Amino acid sequence: MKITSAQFAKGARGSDSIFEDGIPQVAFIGRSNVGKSSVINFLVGQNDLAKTSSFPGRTQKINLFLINKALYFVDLPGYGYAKVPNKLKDSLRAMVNWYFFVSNCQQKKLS
Ligand SMILES: Nc1nc2c(ncn2[C@@H]2O[C@H](COP(=O)(O)OP(=O)(O)O)[C@@H](O)[C@H]2O)c(=O)[nH]1
Ligand SMILES: [Mg+2]
Repeated sequence: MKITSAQFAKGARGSDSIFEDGIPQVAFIGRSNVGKSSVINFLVGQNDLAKTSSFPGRTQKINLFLINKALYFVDLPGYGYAKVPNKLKDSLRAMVNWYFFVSNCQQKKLS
C-alpha cells in the first residue's frame, strides 16, 4: 500500500467516539522507547507526524493518524520502561488494556 496522505486525527485518553467510527485501526504496540512513533513517521514519510522522544513514557495518549483517508495508525503509549511516576505508569497501562480489551469489544458489539 502506498501512503499518499497522513494526518493527525486525535489524541484520546480512553473512551471516545473515534473508536466507533468504523474506520479500521492498525495499532503499534511495544515497550517505551523502542521506536513505535519513529516507525510510523518512517512509514508515512514525515519526520514529526508522531512525536518521538528519547524520554521513555512521553506518549501519554492514544494518538490516531488518518492514513489515505481509509485507516488509522494508532500510536499507543509504551509500557514497561516509562520513566514516569508509578501512578502515571498505571494509568498508561490501563489505557493500553482498555484499548485492546474493551474498545474492540465495543466495536464488535456495534457491528
Ligand atoms: N539508534 C536508533 N534510534 C532510534 C531508532 N528509531 C528510533 N530511535 C530513537 O529512539 C528513541 C525512541 O523513539 P520513539 O519513536 O519515540 O519510541 P516510542 O516510545 O516507542 O514511540 C528516540 O530518541 C528515537 O530517535 C533507530 O532505528 N535507531
Ligand atoms: Mg511514542
